[in-house]
Amino acid sequence: MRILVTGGAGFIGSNFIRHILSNYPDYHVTNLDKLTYCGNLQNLKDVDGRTNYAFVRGDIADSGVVEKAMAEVDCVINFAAETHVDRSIMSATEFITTDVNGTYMLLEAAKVQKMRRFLQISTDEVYGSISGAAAKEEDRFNPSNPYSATKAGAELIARSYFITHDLPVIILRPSNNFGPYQYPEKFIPLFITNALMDTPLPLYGDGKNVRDWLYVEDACAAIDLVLHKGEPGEAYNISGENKRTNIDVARLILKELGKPEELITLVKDRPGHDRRYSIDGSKVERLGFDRKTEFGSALKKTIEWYTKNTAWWQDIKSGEFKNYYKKQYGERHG
Ligand code: NAD
Ligand code: TDX
Repeated sequence: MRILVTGGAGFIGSNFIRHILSNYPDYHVTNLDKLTYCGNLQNLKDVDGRTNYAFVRGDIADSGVVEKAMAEVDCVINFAAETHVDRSIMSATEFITTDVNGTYMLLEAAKVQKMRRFLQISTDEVYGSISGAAAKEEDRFNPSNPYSATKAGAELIARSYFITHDLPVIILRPSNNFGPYQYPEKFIPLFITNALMDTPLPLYGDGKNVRDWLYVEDACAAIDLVLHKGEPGEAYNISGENKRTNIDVARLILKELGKPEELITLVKDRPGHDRRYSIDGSKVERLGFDRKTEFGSALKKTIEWYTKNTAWWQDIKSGEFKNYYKKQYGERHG
């Protein structure tokens, strides 16, 4: 199988490429990535040079680049996106360009090819905040921030290409991922790296918002399963079955690192902050998905990874991230 992975230099994409190359040595993976602020080829240095892996630097919103990259593949997995909610609140421009228009460009190029599968990686955020029962795949969308709204738009366009053009589109909606190579602007790696630096952990609001944490290796196994066994036209939630309040996760991180709870600092809340995500993951389980990791041990492995790979995140934290952090958190404190 020849697979085009977009956004493969990011967090989940790089873990997924490693997963595919180690489980399917006869597959070929082309990684199309623009290398934005969070795309990092260091995430894939162990697979670079393999004959069944190729990297192309390019933008999914550029039709010429996309048509060329797609010419010889039979499956597409679209991970490429602007992904950070806080950045989408500062400015949504790039989210509309990449998440919506970029997805459209990929679909247009795929339409004229004989594709076996087009996987659109969406998110549990499309359902918005869920106070009661877990959201099922057929439930209505209710996105609350510019990021989740663009992800909802992208998947609706993707679905329309299945209905109208017979493109074998499958939608995946994973819950919050965590694990190695996650950019330290996101909650878990931000809190681990700040704790390692003995700097405050900025907890939004009352810290009681709930997220459903999914270890990235389990997410990759689920995506692999859907790639091979998923039904075109269908959507699949991927849940970690692991709902926690943010303050509980912050305390676990500090406990594991032997750091004081006083590092937790309540700061001004995120505007439009979704209170709770909750998805019903039984559909992908019926397809055969079986989580391998328990939250405590996966969090421990993740903390160990960040503790060992200080150069990776220190490099990031001393670059573009520095200005972002000042802008984002400067006014939140006090
Ligand atoms: P990430 O931010 O770590 O990586 C995104 C990657 O996309 C980067 O390598 C970046 O360079 C690339 N990219 C951005 N714009 C591009 C463009 N125009 N053209 C080509 N490449 C571009 O993201 P992630 O956390 O790995 O998320 C991957 C996908 O999974 C996204 O679609 C995201 O919406 C979805 N998702 C993520 C989570 C999560 O918890 N991380 C949960 C659910 C869904
Ligand atoms: O500094 C922080 N303090 C804080 O309290 C940050 C960055 C986050 N938080 C809270 C906000 C959320 O309740 O932690 C929770 C998780 O925040 P993020 O890591 O920003 O993730 P979230 O907003 O839940 O979105 C994530 O999950 C769904 C990903 O970033 C998305 O790409 C994915 O689609």
